[in-house]
Amino acid sequence: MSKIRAAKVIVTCPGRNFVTLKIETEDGLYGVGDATLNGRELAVASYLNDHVVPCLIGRDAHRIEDIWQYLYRGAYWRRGPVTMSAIAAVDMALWDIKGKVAGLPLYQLLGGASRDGVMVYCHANGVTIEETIEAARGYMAQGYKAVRLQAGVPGLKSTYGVPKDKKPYEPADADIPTENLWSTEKYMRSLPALFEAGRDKLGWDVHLLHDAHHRLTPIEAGRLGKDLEPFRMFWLEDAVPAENQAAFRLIRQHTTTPLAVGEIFNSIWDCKQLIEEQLIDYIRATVVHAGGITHLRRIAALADLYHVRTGCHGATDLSPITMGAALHFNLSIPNFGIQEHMHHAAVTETVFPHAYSYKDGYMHPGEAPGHGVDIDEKEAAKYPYKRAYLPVNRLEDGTLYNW
Ligand code: KDG
Ligand code: MG
Repeated sequence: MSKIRAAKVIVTCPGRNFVTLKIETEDGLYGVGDATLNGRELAVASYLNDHVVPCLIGRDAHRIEDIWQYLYRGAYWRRGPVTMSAIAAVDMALWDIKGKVAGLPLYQLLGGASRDGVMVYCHANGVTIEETIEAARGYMAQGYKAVRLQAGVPGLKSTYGVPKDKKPYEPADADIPTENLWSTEKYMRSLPALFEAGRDKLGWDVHLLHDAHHRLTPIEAGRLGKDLEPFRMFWLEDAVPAENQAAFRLIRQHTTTPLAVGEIFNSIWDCKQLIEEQLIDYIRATVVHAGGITHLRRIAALADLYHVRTGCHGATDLSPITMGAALHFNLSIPNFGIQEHMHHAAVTETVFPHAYSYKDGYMHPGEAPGHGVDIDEKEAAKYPYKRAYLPVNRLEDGTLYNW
């Protein structure tokens, strides 16, 4: 028994907003969990402060599964990104505490290492194809075995994944959502040339990925997948919005390009049909938005039965705490595929010291007890919350579309 004495929510903006839950026990230990939901941060902070923290005090921090069920079933209102991110933060913090009590890195509690390192992919971005290929070359020189290629679309002023003014890419860039223009036709015409150049200039030994960011219809996705087949991609991500899981059947009928989806999923119910019907190859749900390590392990176990591997979301809006927790999860499960690695700003790293590291295309969570990521509260206090939204897309006739 290790009673929860206190829990507090820390909101900080070192380069971008993050929400962190810190749980303390009566025996003087603490654990931290990430609760960041990009553009809706304060909703999760309130859910935790107003509705979760009061129910945690006095509970046994070791009863991780019971607390998970208590917060999920006990709320009566199940699922949703706000609820599941809040539950995830509690779950991560409790696993962190358990690891510290055991004196073991979290992956050891999850069954031990199934591999020596976690293969990661990074983001090669550019306004032009040439810039993107140049960026990919730079990452390959650092040892990356897998690179995501995103380039500007001729005729569109800005698009997802492409930085402005050569600054590091951060989409939550305004205090009221920026409005972008979107044209599926222009995008579909431009993409094969990017991957042709990719194979031509980067060779065949590197894994190439791409994120369509939910902007196609199933039949468009089928055609794009077919057009990209000659380039043997590692995956085509988020080809269509996935609320309608059955819609993926249509994409599968038309292409053998591997499909990845799930960064916005928050429960096993969002991907049950996609997995059971083998409509996808990679499930991208991750620790913070999909209910923590406890729930993500359930998703991975289901996926394992159907040859679906994991590819956890790892953009900069997921804090280093999620990265640390995800690396322990990735190292331990049998059906790991790949992990996204988008570099955090240096100032973010000063607020979240961590034990994980990168070497030669692989990351490792390190051997610190727990998940190995901490928050420096003094540093965090220097960076107050700043409202920031993701952009929206409109079609050329002004219709609001998917971003
Ligand atoms: O908050 C939204 C971002 O996390 C998302 O746009 C990043 O699609 C993304 C990715 O694959 O990293
Ligand atoms: Mg994505």
